Amino acid sequence: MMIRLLTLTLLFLNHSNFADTRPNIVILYADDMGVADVSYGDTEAKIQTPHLDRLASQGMTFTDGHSSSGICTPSRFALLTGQHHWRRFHGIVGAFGGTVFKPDDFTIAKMFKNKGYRTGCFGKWHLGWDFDAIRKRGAKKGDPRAESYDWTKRFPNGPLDQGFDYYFGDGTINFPPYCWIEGDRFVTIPTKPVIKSKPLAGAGSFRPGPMAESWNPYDILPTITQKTVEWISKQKKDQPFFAYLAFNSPHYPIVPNKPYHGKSKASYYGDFVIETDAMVGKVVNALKKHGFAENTLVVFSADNGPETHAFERLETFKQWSSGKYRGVKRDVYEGGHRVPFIVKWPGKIKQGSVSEEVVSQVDLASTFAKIIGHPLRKNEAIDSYDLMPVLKGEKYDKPLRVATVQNTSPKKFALRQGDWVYINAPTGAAKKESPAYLEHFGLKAYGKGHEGLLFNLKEDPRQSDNLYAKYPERVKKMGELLQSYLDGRPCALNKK
Ligand SMILES: [Ca+2]
Repeated sequence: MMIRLLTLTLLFLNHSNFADTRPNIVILYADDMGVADVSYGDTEAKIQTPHLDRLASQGMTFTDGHSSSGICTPSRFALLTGQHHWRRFHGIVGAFGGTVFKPDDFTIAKMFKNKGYRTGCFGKWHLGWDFDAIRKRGAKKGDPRAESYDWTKRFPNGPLDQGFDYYFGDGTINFPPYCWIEGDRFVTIPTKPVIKSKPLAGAGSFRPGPMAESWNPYDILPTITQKTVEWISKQKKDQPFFAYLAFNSPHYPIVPNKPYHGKSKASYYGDFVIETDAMVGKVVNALKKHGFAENTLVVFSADNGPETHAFERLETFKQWSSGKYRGVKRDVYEGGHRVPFIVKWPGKIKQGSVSEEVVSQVDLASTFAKIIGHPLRKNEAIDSYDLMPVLKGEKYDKPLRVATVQNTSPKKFALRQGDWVYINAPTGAAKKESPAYLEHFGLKAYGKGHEGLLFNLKEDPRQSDNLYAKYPERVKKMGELLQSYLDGRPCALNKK
């Protein structure tokens, strides 16, 4: 009897006999893409993105969705940890830079893995690696010469150490080494120094460092997509998976492949967005082909707003990547961090729904934890709100988030609360705003003489009218709330 019971129990525990109903999760993450670069069915849009439009029509579009930062590394860290980057750091990982993670950091990949998911990471990592482990004796730290490293060695402290079973990618497109990495090994060996790359379709350059013999930046986007598609094809119904595909596009260098040239009405940048959209289509089709579409939650977003070449595109092509908003990459103005944000989950999220709720990519951690039944500990994903009530169209206390903090450089923060955004600096711009752009939208550059900025986004989405002097009480209150977060108070306190 005991033996039979034991056998039955073992049979029950053996996952392979049962389809796992937990959803697969796929995050598709663009690099430097404006909130208005998705066409959402607008046939007049200069950049047509039919695959993203379809994703949006099958799921929920957030019109007020944000990355944690206006630049790459910090936003990625926040997305993966459910914790704002500014609690830890502000800048990006440089060429030959180490990991931004501490060994015990919570990441969503670790969470998925602990819950029995297969976890795959593809494309741009940009969260650091342990270059010291492969650096030869006597070579200086950060040495950009190929011969200073042993490329046959294990390359530790990358995606595999943050909860991913598998990685395939190029690290960071414009940073060395320029080669393919699979897991924690180099699959193409960077033997030569980067000199001048082939002329690129759009602008963009590469930082000095080792490059593989046959390296071609045009290959990166199609290759990382193909590897994701292959990995999905190998997944099984009895074990759910989490795939994180971080595109190198439409970040510099702008390298759309020939079939996409001229497909947009907004330069090679627009063409690169269209190629990115086509890659989204390939992944979505792979999910469908292998029978995963119905049980997969897909997120599309970007790590920050458009690069400063958006100013030129506005003048030449009358296409403004930040849409109704002011600002570009690096800014705490809206355009720096308000990004495309689409979530599709068949049967759970109403098709074609639109939410104006302010949400952040840090919220994905808490949301996923809820979906897969991981009780978050007090120190895990401390800035993350569970988006499930919003996604499922249930009632919830509005606004969902008490407030949302935006930041790129160390001392400049924006605090969003309801319709209001407070900026604790004389300007929300990180670089000089183009005079033609200011004129185009009738904006004036803020800066010296302004103690801080306050805007009502509902009345003034373009952030053109500084109300700081008019509402001192509001400024004071918002400033105090911001300070409490900066002093260590979790943004998601009591909201788990
Ligand atoms: Ca970026």
